[in-house]
Amino acid sequence: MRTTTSRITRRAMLAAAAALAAGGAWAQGDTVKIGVILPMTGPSASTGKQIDAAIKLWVAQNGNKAGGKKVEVIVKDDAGVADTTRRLAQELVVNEKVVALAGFGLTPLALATAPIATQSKTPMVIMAAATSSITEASPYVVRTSFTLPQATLGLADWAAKNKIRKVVSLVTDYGPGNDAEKYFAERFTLDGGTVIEKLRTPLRGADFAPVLQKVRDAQPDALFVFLPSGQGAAFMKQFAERGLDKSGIKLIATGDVTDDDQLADIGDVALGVVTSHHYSAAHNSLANKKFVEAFQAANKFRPNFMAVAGYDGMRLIYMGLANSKGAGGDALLAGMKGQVFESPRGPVLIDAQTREIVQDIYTRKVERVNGQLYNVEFDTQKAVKDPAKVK
Ligand code: VNL
Repeated sequence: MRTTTSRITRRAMLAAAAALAAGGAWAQGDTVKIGVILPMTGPSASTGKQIDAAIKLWVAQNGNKAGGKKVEVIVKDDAGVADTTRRLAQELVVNEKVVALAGFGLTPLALATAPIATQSKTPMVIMAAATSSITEASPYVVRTSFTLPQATLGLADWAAKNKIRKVVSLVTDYGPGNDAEKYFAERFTLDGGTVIEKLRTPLRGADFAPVLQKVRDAQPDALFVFLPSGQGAAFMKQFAERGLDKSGIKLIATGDVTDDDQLADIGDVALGVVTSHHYSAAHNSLANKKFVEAFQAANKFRPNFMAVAGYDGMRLIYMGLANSKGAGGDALLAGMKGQVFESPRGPVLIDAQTREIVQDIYTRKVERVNGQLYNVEFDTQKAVKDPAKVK
């Protein structure tokens, strides 16, 4: 009967959360709390590490006051388990009376929590998860990361323009992988190419041997890959071990695979790999140079796209609180919508209609710069909206 009990508890918690929102529990006192839930342990721990470091950098640089209130950040570890994320979110809303929820390392964790945001009218800032549908799961969801459709279309165009005719796609078998597979194939087909085989690997379990054998047998011009942040190094190692880097099959991917967090581990096999994404630590702007320098001075590692979304997510919450004069709920949500600012990634806008980030998407190639590997941007698509929401 454990399930029944936990269901009743969950319903009671949601009712308590709704009651709290109606009373504006966050409005009492001169402190507002931000509840951040991240995978600090488990297979996606690198995402938690990056976002946590970026949040700390934001607070160190901008202080702990916003909208006339003292800001307190509470970070909780969900180890990448959706039931844990949802429980932690309930506790943060009901017990800590947080003004905003933030983090969310993987799509299932964000989707499990969205009903709590809706019930309690708590803005929920997605700093990592990237399945397009997440912003539709609750009117209180706002995203500072990206969507896979957004990151994928430009790469399909690049492939078609660069004599690639036959592609095999390989994605992780869940939300963002489905989006990447679908949007790549649709666009590449419009461009005159063919996706001859669509392969998938499970989210848990990094044995790529079976799918890599299929890629070799299919002999495409290129292999298009999406894997979530943290799996790129294991994949690239096996790609090289099986000699695929010397097989004439070109590797193209979303930037999640040649992640700045793992590029040094991946090593020279990454050289020449073309990807598309919204952030590279090598992005050439003053704002990014300052961000990367400060981040590296505070940490022993390079910021990746997760760090930037965490940093921008904090900026968005601070801007929202300034606009709402420290209030939460609908006033804070309204204060976040339509914000325009310069991120280390480039200019961004939070679309007031979709609550989705609009941003430049870059085509990049892995090159050695001053002895280190970087995703060097060579082409830009300006102000890309999530294509899944463009009617
Ligand atoms: C997701 C998408 C996660 C892209 C990722 O890394 C990523 C997700 C942890 O939506 O689950 O790179």
